[in-house]
Amino acid sequence: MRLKLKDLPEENIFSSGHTACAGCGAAMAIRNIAKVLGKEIIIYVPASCLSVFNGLFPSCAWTVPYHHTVFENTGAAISGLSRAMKRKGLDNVTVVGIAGDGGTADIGLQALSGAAERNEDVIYICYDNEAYMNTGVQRSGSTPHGASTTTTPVGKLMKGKQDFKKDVPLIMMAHSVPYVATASVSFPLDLINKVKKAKETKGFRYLQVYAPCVPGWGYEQSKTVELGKLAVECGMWFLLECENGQLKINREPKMKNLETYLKMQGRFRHMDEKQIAELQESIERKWEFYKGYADLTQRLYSGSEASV
Ligand SMILES: Cc1ncc(C[n+]2csc(CCOP(=O)(O)OP(=O)(O)O)c2C)c(N)n1
Ligand SMILES: [Mg+2]
Repeated sequence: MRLKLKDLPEENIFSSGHTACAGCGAAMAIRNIAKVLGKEIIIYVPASCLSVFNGLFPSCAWTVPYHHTVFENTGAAISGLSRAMKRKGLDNVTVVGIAGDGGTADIGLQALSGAAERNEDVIYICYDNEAYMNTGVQRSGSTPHGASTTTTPVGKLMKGKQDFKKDVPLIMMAHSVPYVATASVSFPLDLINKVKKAKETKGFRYLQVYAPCVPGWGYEQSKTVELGKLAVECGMWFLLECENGQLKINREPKMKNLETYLKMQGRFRHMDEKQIAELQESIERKWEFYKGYADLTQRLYSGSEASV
């Protein structure tokens, strides 16, 4: 049965008193995610904004067991935690890693890939704020084309990031795991139902959640949700779900208003017509790719229950 927002409990698992910035997309998404996951969980967080704003010892906003070690090892740490729980006979405990995009797309990719390939029984959530925010807005593999960061500045030699966003959800689909999905803080119903599905699935589950960052992206803090809606409308973010190899597109993008989306954010404000056209072309290609991939996998894997 699909969850509605009113089905979520009043009580917060990720409680008030955290120190995220006003308007932080990650904090808003994580609050809802935690309510769906419930209390029988262990949370692992590597170095990231979340590892700071969820509270530094001795205070902590998590009301469930919370574990933190280093930046690169989320996949390995949650694998160990999950196996330890099983060894202790605690099969009802869900182990959940929540990492940033830098910790996922770049330094943590190897550990993530290993855990996925072994089909570890864990949920891995990447909150994607599209740069290394905690250390002062450096570009990550997940930073989109054109975005200005402190390591891809706007100047004579460079006008923001020259490369294109790394497609980690697609990399995870290529691991043939039971569940891969993208979601957004701006589509809470879609988000909570994907978390529910992930919770009810066994094996490796991967979710990547769009999470705007007020200081890193340079926008008005009340616009977080609006920005997320525009991102899906213009094709800068796709809402997708891949179950046992079959890709489904949850919301058809209108593929318009890219410029409105870009102009709302300081990180893109320098972009000229040529750069915007390049970006537009890249997202249109991506959209065509996903449509084709969805059709193909629906045909190839319909009726298959085991992972592909
Ligand atoms: C091995 C290692 N290198 C670098 C760092 C410094 N560091 C801590 S958090 C962070 C940025 C994390 O970026 P991301 O994963 O995108 O999370 P965000 O801060 O954006 O929430 C960096 C570079 C570290 N802790 N360990
Ligand atoms: Mg980040």
